Amino acid sequence: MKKVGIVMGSDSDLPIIEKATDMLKALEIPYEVHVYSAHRTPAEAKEFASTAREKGFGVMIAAAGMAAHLAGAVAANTTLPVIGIPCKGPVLDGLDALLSTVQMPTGIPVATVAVNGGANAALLAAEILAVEDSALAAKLDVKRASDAAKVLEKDRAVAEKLNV
Ligand code: RP5
Repeated sequence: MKKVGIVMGSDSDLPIIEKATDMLKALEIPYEVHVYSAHRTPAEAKEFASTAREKGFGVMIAAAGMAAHLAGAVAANTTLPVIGIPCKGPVLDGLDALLSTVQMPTGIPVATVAVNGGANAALLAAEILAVEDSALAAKLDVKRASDAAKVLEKDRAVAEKLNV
């Protein structure tokens, strides 16, 4: 199976990335994680992105906060699909990172998930890999059914408590 390449702008983004790695682990998808910043270590970020395809990666996840240019910088250096996670910073509630990540110019797409959306980034990466992997697609179907069952259980509990 192709690997998921994961890069975060700072180790302070780790709690968000761990939501992604937990999900990938649960789905038994291989991944490799790095701390490379678009601003502080641009050469390393570029090298990771530009060599990713030949190293066996199939999709990239990039998480950053504040002036969050990392996902865009990764996308500029690979034609693998890139998923951007805007991370909430100390001011502006993540709106700064959301706009910096999502507002990419035509030609260099970044599939942007919600602010702090680490789990969905991993699920989207899994769905991309599952296009060519029916066993992984089956795992995603099982997870969807299990998630739906949990919601319906909550529905039953709320209905029992409140309905007259
Ligand atoms: C961004 O700046 C990082 O992705 C992080 O979200 C934010 C703050 O970084 P630190 O100052 O905590 O290293 O580049």
